[in-house]
Amino acid sequence: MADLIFPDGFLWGAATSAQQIEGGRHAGGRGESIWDRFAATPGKIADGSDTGTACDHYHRWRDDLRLMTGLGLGAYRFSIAWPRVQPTGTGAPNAAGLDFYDALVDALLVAGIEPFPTLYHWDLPQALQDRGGWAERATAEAFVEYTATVVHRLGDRVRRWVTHNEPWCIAVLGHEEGHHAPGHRDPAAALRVAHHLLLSHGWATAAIRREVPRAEVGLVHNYCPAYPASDRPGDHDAARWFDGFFNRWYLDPVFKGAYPPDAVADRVAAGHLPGPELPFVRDGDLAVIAAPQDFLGLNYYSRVVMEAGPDGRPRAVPPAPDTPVTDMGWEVYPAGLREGLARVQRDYAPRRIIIAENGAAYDDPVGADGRITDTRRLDYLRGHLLAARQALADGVPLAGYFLWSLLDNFEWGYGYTKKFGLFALEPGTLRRIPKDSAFWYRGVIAANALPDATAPQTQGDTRAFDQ
Ligand code: IFM
Repeated sequence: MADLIFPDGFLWGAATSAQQIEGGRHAGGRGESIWDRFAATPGKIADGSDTGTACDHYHRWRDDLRLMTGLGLGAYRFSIAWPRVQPTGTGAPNAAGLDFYDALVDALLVAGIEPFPTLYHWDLPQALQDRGGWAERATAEAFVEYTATVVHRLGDRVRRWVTHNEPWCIAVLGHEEGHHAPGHRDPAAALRVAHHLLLSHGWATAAIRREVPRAEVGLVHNYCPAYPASDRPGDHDAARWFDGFFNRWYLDPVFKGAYPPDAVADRVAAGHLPGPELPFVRDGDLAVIAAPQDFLGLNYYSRVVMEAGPDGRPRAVPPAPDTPVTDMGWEVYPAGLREGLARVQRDYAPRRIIIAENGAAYDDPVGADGRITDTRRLDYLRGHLLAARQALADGVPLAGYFLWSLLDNFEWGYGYTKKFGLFALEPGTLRRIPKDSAFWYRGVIAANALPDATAPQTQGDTRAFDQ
């Protein structure tokens, strides 16, 4: 039983991001973001949707706060929309935008829930993109101004700050593969983007500490462990290749002050860099990026299995047909969380680690009894929380867990077709409907422990989330 109990003070949370839930596209003077523009471009979003209304959290946030209270959350991870705060990315702040987050932070604190904001979760003001976006160093400078503005307003009440969420997605999905805004396919630019994100993280860390010396700052990386498909040296090298560009490209600069030489060599070989010198790195940048962090946020969803293809090039092996996968096609692999946490701790020794996102997309209907029986999500969560608990027993300084996500929401290029929420949204009314996993997670938080897997699954107090 002891192995199912979490340490006292373990932080239980849920996570969302502004573009995915807020809606209120034009409300309160909000400016255009790159995702507004991208979603309005035909063919970019699977279901043709946009985020004009999304979950309407901008107007219903008080209702959503009641859901969080019902869950018993210790913390809520949300993101601040840069285009609400500075509609064109620079200059005087937009009072209504700051007021929105100010009220949210106050209300969270009154409810006893720690506000845990992320400054950048992908919604760059379009005006900055029009001037080159993250491929330009000036955007990193603008991010520091934006950060200082937000922290000046909220820093008296917010203790912990995340700078960026998942820089790999921004750089690679947005600028190399074109699946995310701004939809570019330019691998060389993606490397500049990654560097400017990391640089702005370092600068912002200093800016936050200047404004609030007691503040704690961290970066959130989407950690994906790579496993070789076999013992063949080529497969091992394929796993090294993936790990180098997906994980170490971000973690090495932050914790070791250097880009990983083998991954740099891979980029040179691919023709994405002219040589081992990175032309966009200026003197002093890496020292800025390596500023000590108070915590590292890791998002974990799945692993990748890599092999050397027939041409010798690395490629991912799709999960075997009998392997459980979520609706994203991602293998359910909780062992990767335990092993990943141990590896990150061994190689980087962050002061503390927070699982900043973990969760699963499954689409389950509302039953005749009004229940959403999302057993697969529940199994997924249970497996991953068990892995987290084991990592704690292994000695990993794991301080908290944020479940992705509070609500079914806009899953980027997939639109609203992938459902990660503890709460579904009734089509048309957007009424929040708790899934069984919401009741289950509520029980986990209340007990600070995982229930015995053999215990029958009940909803407990069905009025917990009445609105
Ligand atoms: O929805 C995303 C989130 O915005 C970033 N991390 C992964 C989630 C699921 O894909």
